[in-house]
Amino acid sequence: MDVARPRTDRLVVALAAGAAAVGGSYLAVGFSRRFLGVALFDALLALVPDVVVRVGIEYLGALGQQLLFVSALAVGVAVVAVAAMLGIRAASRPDRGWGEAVFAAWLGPTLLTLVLTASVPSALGAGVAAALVVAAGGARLGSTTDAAGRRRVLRAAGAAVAAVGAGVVRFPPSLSGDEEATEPVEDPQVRSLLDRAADREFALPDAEPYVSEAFYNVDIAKADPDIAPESWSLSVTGAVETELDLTYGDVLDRAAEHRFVTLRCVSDDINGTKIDTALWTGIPVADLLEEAGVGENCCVMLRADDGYFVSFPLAALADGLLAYRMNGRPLPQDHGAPLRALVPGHWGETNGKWLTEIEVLDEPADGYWEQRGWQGTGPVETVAKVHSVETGLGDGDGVRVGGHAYAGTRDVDRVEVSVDGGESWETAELTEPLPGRVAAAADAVPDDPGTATDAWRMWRHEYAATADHEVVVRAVDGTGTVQPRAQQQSYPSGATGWVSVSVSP
Ligand SMILES: Nc1nc2c(c(=O)[nH]1)N[C@H]1C(S)=C(S)[C@@H](COP(=O)(O)O)O[C@H]1N2
Ligand SMILES: [Mo]
Repeated sequence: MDVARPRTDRLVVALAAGAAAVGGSYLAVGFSRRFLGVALFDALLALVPDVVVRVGIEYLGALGQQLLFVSALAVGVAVVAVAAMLGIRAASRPDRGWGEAVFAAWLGPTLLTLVLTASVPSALGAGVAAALVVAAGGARLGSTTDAAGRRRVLRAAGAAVAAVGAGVVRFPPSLSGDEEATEPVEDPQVRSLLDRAADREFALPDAEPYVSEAFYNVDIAKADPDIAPESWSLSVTGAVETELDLTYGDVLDRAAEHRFVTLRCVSDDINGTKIDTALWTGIPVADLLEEAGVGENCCVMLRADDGYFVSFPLAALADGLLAYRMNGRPLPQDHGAPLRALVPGHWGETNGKWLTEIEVLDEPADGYWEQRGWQGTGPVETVAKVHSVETGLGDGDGVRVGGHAYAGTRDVDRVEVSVDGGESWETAELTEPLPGRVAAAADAVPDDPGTATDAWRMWRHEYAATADHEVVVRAVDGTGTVQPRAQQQSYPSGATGWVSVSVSP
């Protein structure tokens, strides 16, 4: 007799197979681009209109990305469930065997995952996990009794939980995102430069130190490229006399230098925190461009392993650095390992990570973000931020405000503070600039390495106050230009205006 199993049972087993496939793919490849969830995220991202990407990723920050990722996981579970359902239905026919059902439950998810991720391990992980769930859920579903059916559904769900659990155990997801390096810095030059930075820093609670502890991230992709340096190369192409192709070894063999450089994202709010500074080690782009033989070309396009591309005037790259170390450690994966570009004084988006190609162009072109409406390939706007406010100091009426100021290669001449809402202005204390660039070959850091040419400063201002008041700050750059007063949101070309905060002593 062919007693139809309740539809809900089949649905639960199919959904369990879907969840197991997502878990099995994760178990096989971890959080990478080959993971089914990430591949579907990328596919969904390609379908989402550009305007939504603009707001969702760079403007709304991580939240939009998380929402899309959860949707991608749900889609993954659903599409595999459909494939598994076909197997379960096949198994319910009296002329079909258990083996055929399990095979069908394996084949569908495997092929699906293979097409979506182009990864055999990922596809095998997904397929095997889905097939196991269907096997645990039992074939010949038509011949089940209620109690036995429930047990099978439970077994199927258990198998799915096991697949997901095994993945999580093998690759524990990091909820904080940033894994901070803890090993001590070995390089004596780097040590000395970082020590000098620490000596010059103002201790300001709630503000980043002079050299950032937690460097911000902006990424178009959900999973960062995971590039083995041996399999990576950088090409210099386009309007050049000789095209170049450098292996990682070639890069390491070239003369390197250490430089303090600040990055700021064009989407950074006027008093936001998408601005940070590190000590980078790498090779000057100028040497490479000279070797390739560039002429009076207008522009350059940087291309990266994650599909990112950005184009800007070639002149902006002339004094650039191709960095492979950050604060004395290998460049972290999330900051572009094995190699990233640092473009002096220009918005963060020009600083291509996971760099694979430098193409010299004869015509201007749009980059990834410019295709989505941003205009963030030019020089940074000048900004002074208020990230630290202390009250009740000294005799109780002491107030200290402070933060960072940045004006790209124009440098900061001074920061002016008003503690009466903009009526009157005083000049704040400013840190000594960070040290200038140092050749990595030298044994030690020279006594006077000059000053950094593209780095922020710290400022602070102390005064007495007992009543509520408004603190306003503005930076003046090295050309004498005052930070623009007109308020402008970050989209499309960077926030402007003066930062103003209310202080209640
Ligand atoms: N390949 C690649 N490079 C990239 C990006 C990216 O998504 N992919 N984001 C850009 C943007 S918008 C910024 S602000 C900086 C951020 O660098 P960080 O993540 O190291 O802070 O990298 C830029 N370079
Ligand atoms: Mo950015």
